[in-house]
Amino acid sequence: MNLSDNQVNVLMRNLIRARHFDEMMVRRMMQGRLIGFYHPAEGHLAPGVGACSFLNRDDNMNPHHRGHGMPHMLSKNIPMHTYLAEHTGKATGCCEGRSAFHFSFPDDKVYQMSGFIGHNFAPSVGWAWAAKRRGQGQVVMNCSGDGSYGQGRAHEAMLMAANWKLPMVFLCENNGMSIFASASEMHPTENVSSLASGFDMPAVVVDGQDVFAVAEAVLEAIERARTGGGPTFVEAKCLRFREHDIGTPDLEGWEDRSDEALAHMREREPVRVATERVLAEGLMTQDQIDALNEEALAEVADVEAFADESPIARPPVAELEAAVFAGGSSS
Ligand SMILES: Cc1ncc(C[n+]2csc(CCOP(=O)(O)OP(=O)(O)O)c2C)c(N)n1
Ligand SMILES: [Mg+2]
Repeated sequence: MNLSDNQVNVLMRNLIRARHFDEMMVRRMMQGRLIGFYHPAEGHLAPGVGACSFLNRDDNMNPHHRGHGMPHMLSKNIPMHTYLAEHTGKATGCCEGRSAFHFSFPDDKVYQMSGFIGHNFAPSVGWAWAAKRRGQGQVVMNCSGDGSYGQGRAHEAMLMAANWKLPMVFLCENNGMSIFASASEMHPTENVSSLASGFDMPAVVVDGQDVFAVAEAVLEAIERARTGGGPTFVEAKCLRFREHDIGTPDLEGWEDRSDEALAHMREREPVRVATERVLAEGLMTQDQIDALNEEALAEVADVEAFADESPIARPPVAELEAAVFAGGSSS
């Protein structure tokens, strides 16, 4: 593979961390120890890790909602202590326990996690425009699912980014599903990235179960963006092993997804795929991988202890009201 030993190590480490964090989030959700909901990322970890492990701190990033952006954020070295504390409504959370899933890490250039599919496109274009004007080589990593490309704003963003040669990467995490709808029901072409050709934007389709394949494609796209070559569309074909969010039935259309199909998918679990590759190519040893697992489990335990021991956020109502920019009602 076209990656240095250090890059392979970083990717393997972040992938293993992401798997243990995802397992922890699922466990806590089932125990009623998370605020809100959780969109599990089991099986669907490699795109976020591959895309975000080599970003600089001052590169903007919009995380995808799967895994609540956790694979992306831990790869961008965002503090997971305050991430989990936020998800548990604690005063030590990144937004002082007021946001749950709608967090923000401004010092790390992650400004939002919205509940609106496609929310990411307009701010990403704005940040990329600002980055181009600043001229300091920043890039914007815009991560979202196949479903988000049904939004009109996705097409406007691609047009502006391509036309103005903005330093941006469109990472499409295509798991072939949008809740219960299959991608074939939503898109007329097999590859969502074929949209990019309409804007004369370079596009590549990669195996989204293989973190190294994602990283190779993304590194090339980042290099193009940093050196004035404009945006790239990277489509990572990936798999979602579990239901859309914990507690929702796991349907495709009106039917349960079949046990056979899920068992078949599990053969391509991303840590398994990566482990097989590094061992076969002599890039790491099993002992090194075991050590990464131990390190990740210890990190998860430490992060959980921090969240559990932190005080519950109890902001006064006046303070909450002062933090609301706009409000509305649909009734
Ligand atoms: C504007 C908008 N429409 C619909 C929804 C409901 N919704 C939440 S997640 C989702 C599917 C998103 O699919 P995709 O972007 O492919 O991501 P995935 O969940 O498959 O990882 C939908 C339709 C929403 N949150 N926002
Ligand atoms: Mg999807």
